[in-house]
Amino acid sequence: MTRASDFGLIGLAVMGQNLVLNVESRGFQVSVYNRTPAVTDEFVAAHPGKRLVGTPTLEAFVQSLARPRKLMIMVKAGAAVDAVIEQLIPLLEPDDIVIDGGNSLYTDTERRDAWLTAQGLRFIGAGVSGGEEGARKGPAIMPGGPASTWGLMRPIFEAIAAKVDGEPCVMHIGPGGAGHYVKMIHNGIEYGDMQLICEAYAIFKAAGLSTDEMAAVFNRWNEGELQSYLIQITGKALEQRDTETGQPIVELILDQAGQKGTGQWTLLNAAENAVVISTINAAVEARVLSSQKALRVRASTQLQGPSPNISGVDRATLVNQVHEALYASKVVSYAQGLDLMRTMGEKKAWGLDLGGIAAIWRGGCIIRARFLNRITEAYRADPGLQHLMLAPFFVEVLNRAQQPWREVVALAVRHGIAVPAFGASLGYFDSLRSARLPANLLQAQRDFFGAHTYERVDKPAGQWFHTAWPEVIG
Ligand code: NBP
Repeated sequence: MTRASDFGLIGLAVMGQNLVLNVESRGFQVSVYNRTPAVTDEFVAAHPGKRLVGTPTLEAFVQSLARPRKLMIMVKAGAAVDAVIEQLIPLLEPDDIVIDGGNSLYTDTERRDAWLTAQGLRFIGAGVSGGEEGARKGPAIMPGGPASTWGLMRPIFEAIAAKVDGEPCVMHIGPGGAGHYVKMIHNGIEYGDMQLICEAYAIFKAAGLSTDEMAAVFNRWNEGELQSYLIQITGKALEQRDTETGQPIVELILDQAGQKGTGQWTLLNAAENAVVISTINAAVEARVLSSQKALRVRASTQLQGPSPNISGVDRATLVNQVHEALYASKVVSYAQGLDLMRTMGEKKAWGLDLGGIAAIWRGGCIIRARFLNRITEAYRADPGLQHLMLAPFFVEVLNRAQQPWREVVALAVRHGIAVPAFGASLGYFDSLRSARLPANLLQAQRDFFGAHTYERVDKPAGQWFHTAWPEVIG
């Protein structure tokens, strides 16, 4: 009879298998269960000599765990999580800890938290980022739930998380759905980063750079202030040749992007909270438009524009300008995501530590990047920081970059190269730095058709006026 396991995991697909191997490699004994038992058998058989306990039923799985039980559900987000919880509840005992490690919608997590708490059980909704490799070698983990439960889970979470400068990329994010919420914003930011890189690629392509030349640029950028996992894999992806044709594989891949929903959830949440996340918005919409390939092909034969050919430009200058445009747009994108997190954190009284969150994103996860250190520093220097773009370091970056950033957007617009995320970021930058926007005219229009009234610049705030506008006929 083997001893009781320290940890259990349900759902042996790609994330679950790799997380189990990670937990086991830190010295823990892990019980595993999968709905389709053959998957469990194959997984355990494929890893002889490891402290793994394969269990054929949920009952056997639960019985194999040391109390209070610590078990993670890593199944497809949505109804499958509820189905597993329903089966688990009659088998568990008070104070057992159920962790949902999938990409669940934070409102589902809040509902499950209330549901399990009412049963005398403990629940943690933990965002796990880093894909397959992160799960195996060390992901960034964003757990939400009661602080007392976090205390019990901390040793395992800290052991399996990625480490940066010796610090584990995990922290208690906040109560209830806070962990999954922060993971959702992480994914929204990831969408923004990816689209911005794709727009840089589109400009380089229009300038006639080969994929190898582009790869060299991204590889070089990865040595500097843009150093990040996504820049790194972009360089590698551009270098990759198709084994069949010998051509760059990127040029053979269909230009139709997929998405699983976390980006759209971020947009909905931003709209609900009246927070502008225009860069992330542009990135999500770019994926949507990319997926409408047939419509685009048809439109390309009917809607006119200049040829996206900028091969006459000075390449070295262009590369430097695109670097600045990418960096500045990225700062805007993160600033928008952090603004949304700050707003929701205050509304829900989650007590989010934005600097700490940026710090745990430095390792393991898809958006890991050198510049996250600067975000952490900005919030450490000023915990009440209202907006990242007003932190002294980022003010300097944006002011340095704004002119080349404009050159890039103008060049793209003049030549019909679609740069929705660069453009949205620059538009946000210019709006934010405008002490006076044309919203005065907007207020006039509102008062004109709906008597909505307006305040005046020459009268105290809070005094509302209405004009007797002329009648418009027809
Ligand atoms: P999937 O999201 O593809 O889910 C497959 C797993 O869910 C299998 O183990 C399957 O069991 C199980 N499952 C399903 Br489907 N319905 C079930 C049900 N009603 N009852 C019990 N089990 C059920 O796996 P994944 O890609 O490893 O992702 C797991 C979670 O992690 C998801 O929430 C995902 O969004 C998140 N995530 C994924 C990544 C990534 O890179 N893949 C990164 C970060 C987070 P079966 O074998 O019996 O069909």
